[in-house]
Amino acid sequence: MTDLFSLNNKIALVTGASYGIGFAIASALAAHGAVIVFNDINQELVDKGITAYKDAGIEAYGYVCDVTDEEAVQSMVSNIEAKIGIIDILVNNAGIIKRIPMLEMSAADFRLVIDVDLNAPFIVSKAVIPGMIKKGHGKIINICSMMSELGRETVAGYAAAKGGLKMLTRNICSEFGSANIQCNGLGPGYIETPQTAPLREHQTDGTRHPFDQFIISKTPAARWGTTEDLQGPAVFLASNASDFVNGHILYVDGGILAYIGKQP
Ligand code: NAP
Ligand code: GCO
Repeated sequence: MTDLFSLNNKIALVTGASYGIGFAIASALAAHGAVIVFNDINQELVDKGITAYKDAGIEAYGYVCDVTDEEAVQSMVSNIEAKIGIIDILVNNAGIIKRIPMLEMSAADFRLVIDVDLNAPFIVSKAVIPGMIKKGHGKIINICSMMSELGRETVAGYAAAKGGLKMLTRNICSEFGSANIQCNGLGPGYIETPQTAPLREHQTDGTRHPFDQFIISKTPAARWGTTEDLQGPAVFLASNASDFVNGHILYVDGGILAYIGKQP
């Protein structure tokens, strides 16, 4: 049974993984034997990431690549395949969010969020899948969200992207399941990372941010998630333990999606 979770001799590409959720997931895959390759949007972040991985005892390969740039992604994947090997595991983690009321959001901002959070997972998956087919197996993990299922004010672009990412996950499952490629989503709840820091800032009077208190009240676990909460589920979806799990979105949310909320 323990071998089911082994990632020995597997090559994992985790996008946008200099820090945050991507870094935590990559660290967990490395702890189970995977060779870690990651990219980020500029050299400074990649250098920061390489140092952080080294401090964690992980010799990671870092690439500067904007995941929305199809030519750059194709070139990065070709370089990885030539220098390191064909990618066994892809984690489409890179993402942005813009919190703007819809009527104040420009079409350009909406398109930018869709580009990074939805078009890019398509672009990177399209670059990686041919190698997986050649190799006879592959694991793709798309980092979805509560907004793959729920909406809320100010996140129209993000919710549209993450809802689309849920269906892209199911479509990759449908199109490549026969090639022994499993494509699943990992749907974090509200996690303590730089991306959600604005929602958790303490107020000038020292009280918690209203949104912080809201999320605590909407989460049965009565806490924000940590990136470590995502590590076990990510290893499961990256390993042979999930070989018959396909097109599934595994929510790691402390129970948010199951809970209507406490009566006021
Ligand atoms: P984060 O702290 O903002 O990290 C995102 C990473 O992606 C950053 O390193 C970022 O680089 C990189 N990135 C952004 N655009 C990129 C591009 N075009 N090309 C390459 N890299 C790019 O976010 P996080 O909280 O770790 O979230 C990671 C993923 O989990 C995202 O997809 C997010 O939507 C999702 N998620 C987060 C939560 C949460 O509560 N935190 C919950 C559910 C899902 P920069 O630093 O330059 O922006
Ligand atoms: C927000 C948050 C969320 C989280 C995450 C929840 O503004 O509502 O940023 O979108 O990032 O996606 O799963």
